[in-house]
Amino acid sequence: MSTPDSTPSVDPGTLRRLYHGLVRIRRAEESILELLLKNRLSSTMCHVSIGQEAVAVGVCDVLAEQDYVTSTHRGHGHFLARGGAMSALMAELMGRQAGACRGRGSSMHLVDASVGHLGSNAIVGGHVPIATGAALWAALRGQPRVVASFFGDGATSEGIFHESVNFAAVARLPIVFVVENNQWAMSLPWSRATAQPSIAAKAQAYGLVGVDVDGQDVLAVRAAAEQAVGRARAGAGPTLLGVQTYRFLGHSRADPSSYRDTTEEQRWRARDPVLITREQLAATGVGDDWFATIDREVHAEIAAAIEAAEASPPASLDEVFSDIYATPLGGNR
Ligand SMILES: Cc1ncc(C[n+]2csc(CCOP(=O)(O)OP(=O)(O)O)c2C)c(N)n1
Ligand SMILES: [Mg+2]
Repeated sequence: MSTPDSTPSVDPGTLRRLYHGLVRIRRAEESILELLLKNRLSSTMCHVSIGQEAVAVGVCDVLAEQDYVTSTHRGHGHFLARGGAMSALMAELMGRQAGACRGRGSSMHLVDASVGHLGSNAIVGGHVPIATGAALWAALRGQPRVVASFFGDGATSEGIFHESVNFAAVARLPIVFVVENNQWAMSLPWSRATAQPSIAAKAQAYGLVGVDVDGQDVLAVRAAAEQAVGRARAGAGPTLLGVQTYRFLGHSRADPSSYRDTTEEQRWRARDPVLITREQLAATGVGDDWFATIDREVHAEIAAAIEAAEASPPASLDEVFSDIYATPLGGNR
């Protein structure tokens, strides 16, 4: 078990890339919330990861092209960080055929196998065994693929989490279990969900490497993920990565988080991953002009994605059963 205690340094290009990734997710989700309020999404089910962006960005930055990720109901950030297109995300949420799942999946069902994104899942913990199976498949075929499975603190209370982690440890699978610990599972605080708050300590019981890391510092997340992915790729087995973060908003749009203490919220908001990374960049001499350029580029990318989504036809009833059964039903039955 280990807990990194100092922020690692990276080259300036990497830090700029990470900042860009964080801003892309933050602004995309702010736009998604606006679209939701204007009733322009196909579903009202929508969970944003505002405050948690450094987890997706830090982990995905160290994955290789052939690697896989699985994701959760709070998965827009994982989708973008893994290389899913902004246009495919927006069109999916707006229920259009240009969407990642041709408009049939919406916010909680984002998939793009072409970029190694095996899918997000509305069942808490539901994709953890899917990720474990993908890692087993890669290992059996001797392929140098690593799987990163993102899931929340709530998923660690599900039986399938224990089965998956235990099996991965026994079989020394090339997988990184990323516990995106945003301190709350709906209204249940982490302190009432477990008597052992350290994910790294839990890992000891399964006999795999465990690391607790500051999820608001993208460099710390990236460094921990780099080591974990390196171990997995070298055949040294899985890692349980406990990433401490916080959702700045409610569980979903309908949740005002009245169960949370505002001083707790303020304490975490003071550790905004976007601002922390901006300060790290400013300390290296990056000026306001560069930040303004990034803002403009991201704004233009999102605006173009929404416009393209609107130009795309709505999801088709004819496709309700396609991509579901190995042997197609042959029509809309
Ligand atoms: C198996 C299952 N149980 C309950 C739910 C209802 N549910 C949706 S999200 C959620 C909380 C999940 O918390 P966590 O795993 O910490 O993820 P977070 O929402 O905090 O990102 C619950 C209980 C569900 N979708 N699936
Ligand atoms: Mg949670």
